[in-house]
Amino acid sequence: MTVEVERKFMCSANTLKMLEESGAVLVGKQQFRDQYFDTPQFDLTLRDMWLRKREECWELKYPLVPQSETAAVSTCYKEITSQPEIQLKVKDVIRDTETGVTCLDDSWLSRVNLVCFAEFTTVRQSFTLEEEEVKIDLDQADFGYNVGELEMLITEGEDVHAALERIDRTARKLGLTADQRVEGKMNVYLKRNLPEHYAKLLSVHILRA
Ligand code: V4E
Repeated sequence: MTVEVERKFMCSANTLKMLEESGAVLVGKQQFRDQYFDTPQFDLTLRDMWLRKREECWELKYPLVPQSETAAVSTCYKEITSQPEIQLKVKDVIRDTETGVTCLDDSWLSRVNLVCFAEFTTVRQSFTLEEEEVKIDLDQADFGYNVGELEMLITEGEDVHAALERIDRTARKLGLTADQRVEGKMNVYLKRNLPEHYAKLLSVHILRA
């Protein structure tokens, strides 16, 4: 299983110049559409579980340790992409009478009452920095929000602290301030489009303002 260790940073008009001056090299540009799913009662996201379909690929993210227990600027989430594994994990929370589902198709979605609650498109520019294994992404979401991310993917059981240290080192190289905590795309999307659910997620400390 993969663990995503990530730190977001503010993206401004100077960010591209700052990356260039730090020696970061553009390695790719892509565009993708994300759809996030939950029950109408938000059973998943109220447990900090984020079920996403990006183009045709499914992914479920959930925290390695409850994020409400950490005050860190970085986050650690497990990521599962295998559809049968996602279905099993979702079953921990949402009752499903059928077993052995191998495909997260429309009939599964409607049986477990999952509906799309957020949908947006992102243009992502990815960079690397020499000698660092940290991926740097600059995201422009179509609802008018830009954010940067420093990200390392490790295998479950590998040293999370070493990954956090690498991310901090990269942040220092880029001149990012140590205590800067920045909202993700979903925070901003929910605040604008589903303010009641956003307020609920803040109140249970799943999201931070
Ligand atoms: C994990 C999570 C959410 C799902 C979206 O995750 P994120 O990594 O922000 O999206 P994206 O598009 O960068 O995915 P990638 O391409 O890296 O797979 S929505 C909210 N969370 C939790 C969360 C949190 N509690 N705090 C912060 C700063 N970010 C995310």
